[in-house]
Amino acid sequence: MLPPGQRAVDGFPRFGTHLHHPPPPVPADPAIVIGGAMIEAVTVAVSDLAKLPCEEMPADFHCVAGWSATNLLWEGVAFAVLYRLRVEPLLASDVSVSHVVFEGLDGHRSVVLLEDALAADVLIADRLDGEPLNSDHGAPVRLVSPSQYGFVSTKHLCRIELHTTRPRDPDRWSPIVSHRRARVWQEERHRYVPGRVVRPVYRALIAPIRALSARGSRTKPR
Ligand SMILES: Nc1nc2c(c(=O)[nH]1)N[C@H]1C(S)=C(S)[C@@H](COP(=O)(O)O)O[C@H]1N2
Ligand SMILES: [Mo]
Repeated sequence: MLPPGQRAVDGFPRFGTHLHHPPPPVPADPAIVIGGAMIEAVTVAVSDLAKLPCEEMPADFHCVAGWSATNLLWEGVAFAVLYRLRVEPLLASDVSVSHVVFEGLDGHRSVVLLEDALAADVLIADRLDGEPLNSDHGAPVRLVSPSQYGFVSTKHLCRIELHTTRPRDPDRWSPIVSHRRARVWQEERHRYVPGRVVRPVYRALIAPIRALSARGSRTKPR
């Protein structure tokens, strides 16, 4: 069963907000910098992530525009595991983290409540369907939060920022600004416009966006 207002598509299109921009090149020694409300920033090499306990997670992936890619298999480290092992020990005792910002090499940012980021199904994934993550889908590593709309799942993850209050919104107001929780089963697409209202608009846009974003996108055999 799919969340309300979602429709299954074939395969897994490359479907970010980047449209026709090519994916950012992967640095020679990729790393994730973890910083913000901490004593001192730490750098976790992507190659070190694999030394933490990994897990497999079958999941569907839901874009806010209404398409869903089904039956994906992600592999990676639970964000909660990284947080407990590598972040919490560094926090001063009087610091209470409320939000986490995930930033990609292309500048994409997602703001997530700590509570949502620590959910059991939130992974920092380095593999998809048994293969290393390709550049279309977020090489070298990406966030995957399948219970939230796709924009939360920052690809090409290079920075994790901890905050003790909600980070400021972008300056320009938009009626379709992202919902703060973005939970798919609650249809929390946008902050001010109800999900059902935007469904038909998005439905009309899926084909053109898919065509624009298509660079190298593979069709998943099923
Ligand atoms: N770095 C980065 N991550 C991103 C995006 C992006 O443009 N850049 N787009 C988001 C959106 S809107 C969606 S729906 C998903 C799409 O994931 P896919 O390209 O693997 O299909 O990535 C999300 N993560
Ligand atoms: Mo999206």
